[in-house]
Order: sequence, then C-alpha cells, then structure tokens
Amino acid sequence: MVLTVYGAANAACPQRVLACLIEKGIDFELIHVDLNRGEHKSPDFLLRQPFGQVPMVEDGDFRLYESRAIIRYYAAKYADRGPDLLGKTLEERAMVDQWLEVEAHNFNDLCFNLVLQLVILPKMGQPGDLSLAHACEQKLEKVMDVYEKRLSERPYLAGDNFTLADLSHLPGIRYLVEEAKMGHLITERKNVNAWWGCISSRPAWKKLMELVP
Ligand SMILES: N[C@@H](CCC(=O)N[C@@H](CS)C(=O)NCC(=O)O)C(=O)O
Repeated sequence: MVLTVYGAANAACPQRVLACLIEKGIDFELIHVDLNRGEHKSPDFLLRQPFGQVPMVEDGDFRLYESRAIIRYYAAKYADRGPDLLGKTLEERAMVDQWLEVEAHNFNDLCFNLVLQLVILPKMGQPGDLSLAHACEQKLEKVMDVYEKRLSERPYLAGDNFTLADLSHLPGIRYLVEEAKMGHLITERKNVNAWWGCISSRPAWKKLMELVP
C-alpha cells in the first residue's frame, strides 16, 4: 500500500516531509489539502489531524502527524535505504536531535513569524506587522550567528554528514530567501551561505521544488 501524505506541496511543513521521502527514495501519493479554501479545518480532515494542520501521513493503518515526528519515523524505518539521515552512533544521533530541536525552537518560530508578517498576511490582503517582523529579524540575526560559528567548525549542523537536522531547515530558509527577501540573513554569513548552497543543491530538494506549483 502506497504511503499517503496529506498536505500542500507549497507549504513549509509538508515540504519537510516530502524532502525526506524523496531523499530516502520512498514512494508516496500526495493528497492536496487546499489551505486557502480551509480544507484543513473540515470535519473530515480534523478526523485525521485534530489540530487542523498539515502534513499528516497514512501508511496502511498507521497515521502520524507533526512533520518532525514523521521525518524521524521514516528516516528510522528506512534506515537501510538512501542516505543515513539519523547518525550512526548514539552521540551522532544525539547531535542530530539537538539541531532538530534548535530548528524547531530557536529558528522556526522567528522564521515563521517573519514569513507570516512579510508574505502570508499581505497575500491575504492584510497588513503585516512590520515592527514585529523587524524584532524577529533582529533575533534571527543572533540565532544565525550561532549557526555561523557551528558551521565554521563542521560542514553540516550535526557533524560531517547531511542529516535530518539540515533537511529540516530547507523549507524555512527557502521561504526566508525567496519570498520574504531576507536572504541577507544567509548570504552575509560565509559558512551559513556555503551550507545553504550545498543543502539546497541536493537532487531531492531540487526534485521537490519542481513539484511546487
Ligand atoms: N508542528 C506542525 C506544524 C504544522 C503547521 O503549522 N502546518 C501549517 C502549514 S506549514 C498549517 O497547516 N497551517 C494552517 C493552520 O495552522 O491553520 C508540524 O511541524 O507538522
């Protein structure tokens, strides 16, 4: 039975899952959930994801939501297929977990708020809060300074190899660079810029970008 992903190919959280599945060479069917039409809040969808958010996956009888839980699950389930995205030793795995947590708690909230104020609200015809966006930008500068230091020591966040820790940043940074016009947060940092160039050139990410309408 083919794995079914409910989501929208242009939304950041589903992209995290799709990038992981493509990296691992796992077949999937994407069922489009139209966020603009509010399909994620429909009674049918709420039975699958009670918080009314995408992505969620159905794999036979098994259902899972939360994009980072999903990528951890598939990276472990198909550990023997495609690139190792989890790390091999206990310490490598702990380092991947550490940077996944940093992405979720130090990076993502600021990134999401910037994109919300500068891109999503204006697209919906509502003015973004520019002072809030500016405050998030200032805070994100400091977060990216930490990334710059880390990436001056190792080529990838968790160490010497591309892992879920790097993959998890792809959708958010693409939104920052290409849609929120916040590319300076990346390009002004030599090592962050080189890392972004490297991870966004991976064939799996490029393939996903071809699927985005
Ligand atoms: N922590 C969740 C967040 C999911 C989430 O915020 N998804 C967005 C799309 S990127 C969404 O469904 N937004 C609509 C809403 O929250 O109403 C995850 O990582 O899966």
